[in-house]
Amino acid sequence: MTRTVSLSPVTRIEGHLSIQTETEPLDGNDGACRVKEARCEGEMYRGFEKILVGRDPMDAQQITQRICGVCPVSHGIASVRAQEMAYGITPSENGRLLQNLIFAANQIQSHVLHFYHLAALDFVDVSAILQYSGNDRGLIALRDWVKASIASGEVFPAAPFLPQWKADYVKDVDVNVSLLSHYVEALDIRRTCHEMGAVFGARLPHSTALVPGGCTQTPTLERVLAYSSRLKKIFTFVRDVYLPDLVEVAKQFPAYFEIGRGCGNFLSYGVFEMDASGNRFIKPGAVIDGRWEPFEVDRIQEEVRHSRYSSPSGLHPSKGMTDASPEKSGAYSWIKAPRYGQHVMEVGPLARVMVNYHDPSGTWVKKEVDAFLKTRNLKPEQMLSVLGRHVARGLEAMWFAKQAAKWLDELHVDEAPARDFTMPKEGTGVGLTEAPRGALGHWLTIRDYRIANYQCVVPTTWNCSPRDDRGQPGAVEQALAGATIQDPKHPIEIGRIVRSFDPCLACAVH
Ligand code: NFE
Ligand code: MG
Repeated sequence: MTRTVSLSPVTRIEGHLSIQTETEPLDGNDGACRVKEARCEGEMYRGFEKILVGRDPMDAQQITQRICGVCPVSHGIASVRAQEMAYGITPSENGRLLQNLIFAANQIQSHVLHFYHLAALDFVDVSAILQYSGNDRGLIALRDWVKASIASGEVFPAAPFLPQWKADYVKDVDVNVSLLSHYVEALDIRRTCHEMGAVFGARLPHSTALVPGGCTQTPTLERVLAYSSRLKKIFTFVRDVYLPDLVEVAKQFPAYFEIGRGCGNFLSYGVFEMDASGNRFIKPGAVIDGRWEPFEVDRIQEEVRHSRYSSPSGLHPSKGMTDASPEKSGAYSWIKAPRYGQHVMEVGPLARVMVNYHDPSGTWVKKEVDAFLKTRNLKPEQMLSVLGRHVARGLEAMWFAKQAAKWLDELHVDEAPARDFTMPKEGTGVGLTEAPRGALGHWLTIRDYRIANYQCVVPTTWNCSPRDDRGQPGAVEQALAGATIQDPKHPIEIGRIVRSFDPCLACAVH
């Protein structure tokens, strides 16, 4: 007998996601079950691609940043790249470095957000704070607030910490309390990331300084110092707090190096231009059935058989269409199903790591990952898991912070931050980059100085896609299949697997 187990809505993500699973009971284990198949349902339509049509192309980097408050710089960069191609320019040297510096700040902010404020409560026992007897003022305040909130009889006291599911959380009170104290510290680190990005980005979220050809903020010595002092604090936190916490959680939950494997195919567009020729710090590529391949943009298409759109299925995004059809029969999601040469692909930090790990030209990423795996006595294939995704994200945060210091050194102080350009009457462009959550593309067509078509294919569109035209489940749907759920009323395992992808439904349905 099958039983439906749902997690709906999925909390501690961005946007509106519902997970429905069909499960079968496990013999001799009361109540426990195994997921036979899963459905990822994106429950909202936003319409940014429609909003953009008819507008000035220069507005696109501002409008598309509003797709998301977590990863706005990614959309700004993708948009600026698409416009640069259409205008026939590349960023100036300073422009490229300033864009990278703003972008790095936003990437690190997002990774810290994900580990502490979105995913950690799947592992940490928040109720341990009630036993806190130390002198830390922040923790005393947190403990007293949780106590008072419970005593007040509110419907959801101490949200988002409580209520919590019954689950196999970390048992040690001191470990729980330490993780909770870092949860609070991480809020301050995220503010510092935003301040750091705003030094050159003018404001964050939603930078006003990103423009085709560079940035509007001249890198004065004062601004360089304002960035570097914040970067030191952030780097120290990532190295001395975030990575050790990640290792601690991994130590307590080793089974999650085997759980949530997923489709096993990985896609990266590459990110952070290192020079004018477009070489990237994290390289592009694909890994399909364990084999590395060079990335080819023409192999992307978006299928909509199970998505709530009446526009044709299988279009390349340069010709993409987004016609909403709420009542479409057989459709169960507002997310389209992007595919690469018809393959289901995982995108995100783990995908970037895997693509660069397998790149035959040899990258520094392999050395870094192997060194980490060796200290933990792990095999490379164990990266294809819930904890592997967390590890990839944490390692990236450190790499990005280290590399940002180098870009800062390369800046030409007081020199122009952008290149001039003239907008053509007609043009097309594509901007490919990597958002914190994975491969992000914007496709732009300009006619008569106006946007004639604008299509975004976004990381969570890849990861949380529904079944495609051939019935292949999406990456998260595949990662859930086969998972064991100990208590169907408290399906923490679903939460842990889904959140390891760091879904942003706001982005996915744009
Ligand atoms: Ni709204 Fe985003 C990232 C983009 S995810 S967070 O990272 O693009 O689909
Ligand atoms: Mg789209």
